[in-house]
Amino acid sequence: MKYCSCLIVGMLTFSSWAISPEEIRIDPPHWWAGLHVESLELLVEMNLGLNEEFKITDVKGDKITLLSDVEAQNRDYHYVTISIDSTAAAQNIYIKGWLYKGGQKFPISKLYKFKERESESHNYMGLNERDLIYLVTPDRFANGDSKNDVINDLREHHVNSSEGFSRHGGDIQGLTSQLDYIKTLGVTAVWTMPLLINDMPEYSYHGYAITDHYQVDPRFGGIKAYKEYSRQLHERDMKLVMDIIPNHMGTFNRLFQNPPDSNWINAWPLEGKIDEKGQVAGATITNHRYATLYDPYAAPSDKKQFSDGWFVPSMVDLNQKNPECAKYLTQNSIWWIEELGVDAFRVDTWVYPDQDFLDHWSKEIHMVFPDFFIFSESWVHNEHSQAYFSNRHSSLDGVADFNMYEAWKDALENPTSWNSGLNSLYMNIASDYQYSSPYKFITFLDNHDAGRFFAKINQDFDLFKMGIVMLYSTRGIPCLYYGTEILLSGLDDHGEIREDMPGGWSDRRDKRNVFKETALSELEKKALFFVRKMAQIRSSYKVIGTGLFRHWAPDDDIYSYCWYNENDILFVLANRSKKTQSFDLKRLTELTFKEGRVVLDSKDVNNESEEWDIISNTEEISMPPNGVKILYLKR
Ligand SMILES: [Ca+2]
Ligand SMILES: [Ca+2]
Repeated sequence: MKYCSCLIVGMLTFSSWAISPEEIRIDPPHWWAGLHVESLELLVEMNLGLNEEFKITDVKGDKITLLSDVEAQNRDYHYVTISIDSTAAAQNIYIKGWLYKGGQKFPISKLYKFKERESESHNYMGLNERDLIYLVTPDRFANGDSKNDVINDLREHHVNSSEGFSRHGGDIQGLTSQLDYIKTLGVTAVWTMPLLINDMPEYSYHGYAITDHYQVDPRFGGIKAYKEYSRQLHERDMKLVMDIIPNHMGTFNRLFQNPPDSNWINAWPLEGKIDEKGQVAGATITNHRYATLYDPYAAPSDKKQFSDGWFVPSMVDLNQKNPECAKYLTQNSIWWIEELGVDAFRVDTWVYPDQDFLDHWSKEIHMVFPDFFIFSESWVHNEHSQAYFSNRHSSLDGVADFNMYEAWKDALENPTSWNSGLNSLYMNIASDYQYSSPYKFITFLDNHDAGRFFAKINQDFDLFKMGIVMLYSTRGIPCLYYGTEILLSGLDDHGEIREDMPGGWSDRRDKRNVFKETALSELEKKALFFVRKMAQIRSSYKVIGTGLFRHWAPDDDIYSYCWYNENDILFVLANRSKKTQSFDLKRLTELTFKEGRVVLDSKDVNNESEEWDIISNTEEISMPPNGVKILYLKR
C-alpha cells in the first residue's frame, strides 16, 4: 500500500506537454444521459510519481458541471463529483485539470462519454412469481471459443479439466450457443456465476474474487461476448440475472494493492504480505456468526469479526461504511445494469457486508430502476434468521430460500415422523407467516454450493420426480441448477458439484454431447422429459404463483397443497409412503369444484387424462408409493 504526503514547492511554471488521456483512469468509464441520477462521483486515477499531484478544475459539458474535486488519502486518486441536469442530452464532456510535477504544471483533459440509453435494455426488468431460473457455472457449461482458454498475461494461465479447481475453458460464447437448449427447459431467466475478471493465481474459475470491477474476464470472452449474450437472451424472452459481490474482492484488485484510502478495506492485523496464491497471511477471517447481527447480547468483538472479517484469505473484505467505497460499489452496480440490460441481481454473501449499506444500495438501484429485482444469498439455518434478513431490507425483493432447501431435503431423504420428513416441510411452509413476501423467494433443490439433488436422494428416480414437482409448484421462484435436468450427480466438493456439461467442449472431443437427446441414457431422457413437462405445467396453469396457496397437514405420509383462485384449483398430492394409499378429496371440503382431471401422474407421465373424470369431493385418489399427482379442478 502506498500512502504519501508531500509538498509541492517552488514556483509553478506552465508547460504545454499534455498528459496522455490513457494515463488517466476514470471509474465508471462512461455514463448515460437520462438515467435519473443527479450526481456522479468519478474515481479519477493517475499513477503519480514522487512530488506529483493533480487537480481537476473544470468539466466542459452542456448541463453537466463540476461540483467538487477532493483528493483521496492516496494522492493517486481524486473523488470528482459532477452534477447532471435531468434534461442533459447524450454528449461527450471533457474533464480538465492540471498535473503538478517538479515545479511545472501540465494540462489534463480526458474525454468522458454520456451515452444515449438503449431502450431495449429497459423492457425486461425484474423477476416475478411466474419466472423459472436456470443457474449456470460458466466455466463448466460450454466452451464456445477455445482461443480464450489461456491468456498468458493473466496469473492463472492454464486449463485442466481433470482438476476441479482449475479453469476448464467454458465461456459466454458457449453459454450463448446453448440458449436454445436452455429455452427448451421452459426457463425464463438465466443466472450465471460472476463473469467479471478474477486475475488471481488460482481458483479464478468461480468468479467471486473480482480484480477489476469494470472488466469482464477475457477468458469468458470479455464485454463484447457478455453484451451479445444479453441480446440473444432477451431476444428469446429470457431475463439476465447477474451475480454481484459487494462484500469482498480478490487480493489482486488494485483497490486493495493501491487503495484510494486505507479505510476502503477491513483488515486487521495486516502484515500486507500476499503469498503466491493471493492469500494474505494474518488477516482476520469472519466467524460466520450471522446471529451477531440480531443477537441482543452479542459481544461487539464477535459482531465486528462477523461483518468485517474476511470471507477467505484471498478475498479482501470491503468497508462499505466508507462513503466513497459505498458510492463506488453502488455506481458500479447501476453501471452494469444499464450497460448489459441486467434484469436482476443475485447478491452473493448478503449477510456479510454492512447491512445499512445494503439498504441504501438496494434503494438507490430501485430509484433508478424501479422494477429491478434483487435477491440475496442469505445462507441461514432457520426460519427466524431468514425472516430477519428478508424483512429488515425493504428494498430486497427476495431471498434464496435455504430453509425450503433444507425442508425438501428432509422430506425426500428422511421418513416422516412428527417433526421430520414431510412434517418438516409442512412446518417450514407454515413459517411463511414471518415473511413479508415469500412468493418471491428463490427456491432450489441444489445449487453451485450444495451437492447435486439426484445424488442426495441416492439416485431414486421417483424421489427425483417428486422433488421437481415440489420445486416447480410450491410457492416461490424456482431455480434449476444446470445439469440437474440430466441427473448430474456431483456430490462432495465444489469441483464435483460444478462438473462439466458433457459435450460442451467440442474441441476436447467429449465422449458424448448431452445437448443432443440421442446421447442421453434412457433414464436421463426420462428426467429431461419430466423437467420439461413440469415447466409446461407451471407455464400453462397460471394459478401457480398468482393464486392463493393452501396446504394440508400431512396424513399417512401424504402431503397435499394447492393453488386456487375463483376459477381454478391446481392440487398437488405427494405420497412419501412405501405403500399405495388413497387420498380422500373430502379434505378439500372448503374448496368446492365442478369437475377435474389428473394432469400429471409421476408413475405414468405419458398418460395424461383428457377426461373430466373427477366429478366431486367424494372421489378417492389412489396414490402409488413415492408417487406424485397433480389435479386440475375447475370451479
Ligand atoms: Ca473458452
Ligand atoms: Ca464484510
